Amino acid sequence: MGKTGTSLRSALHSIIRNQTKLSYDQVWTALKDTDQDPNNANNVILLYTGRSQSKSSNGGGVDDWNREHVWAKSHGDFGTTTGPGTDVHHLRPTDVSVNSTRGNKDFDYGGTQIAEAPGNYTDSDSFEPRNAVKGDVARMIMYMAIRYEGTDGWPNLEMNNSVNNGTAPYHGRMSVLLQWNQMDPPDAFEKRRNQVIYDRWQGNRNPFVDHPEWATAIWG
Ligand SMILES: [Ca+2]
Ligand SMILES: [Ca+2]
Ligand SMILES: [Ca+2]
Repeated sequence: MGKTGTSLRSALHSIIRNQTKLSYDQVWTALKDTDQDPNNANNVILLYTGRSQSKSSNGGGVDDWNREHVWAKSHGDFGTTTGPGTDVHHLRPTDVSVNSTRGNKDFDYGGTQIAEAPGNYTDSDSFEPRNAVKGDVARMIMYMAIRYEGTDGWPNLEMNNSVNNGTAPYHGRMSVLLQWNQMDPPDAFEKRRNQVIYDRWQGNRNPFVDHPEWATAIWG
């Protein structure tokens, strides 16, 4: 409390860095808990489509759900071994074919609406999630930037203002993500998710879900 800029960044990093680390297989079980439909305990809510779908319909079919890396795992090339690739603060259930449409694109406005996921748009170099999850996406990216500082064998992940980051450990577009954080504040679902990850899975929190205003205190 009372810090800004690099001193806030470094304080938050110290608090969140020693989480319990999951295997990629454990992520399936964790997501069934963290993303449970509040109105149907048999289902999860899929991030981009908003669809409520059976927890047991995970898999590889085009309308199954799978594990979306919101911070695209190719950005820093960290894969799915235990580490950033299994950190459920940025992993969400998504429709398999919509996940594939998102691919490893950076986030930005614009493009053509995705028929299966109304309100989500994509073009050749970026993906725009629906309004209800724009802030969720932004805060997941911000968490990754602060949790991973290059101090524990993983790349130093950072936001930037590009949309063609490829395999560099960067994710864009920062100016847009900062806007989305303000447009879509944390709701009950996102706050519960943060608490469940803290209580039952990783023992650490996404500080930007607790304090969205810390985004501007760090990145302006
Ligand atoms: Ca589909
Ligand atoms: Ca939201
Ligand atoms: Ca970082």
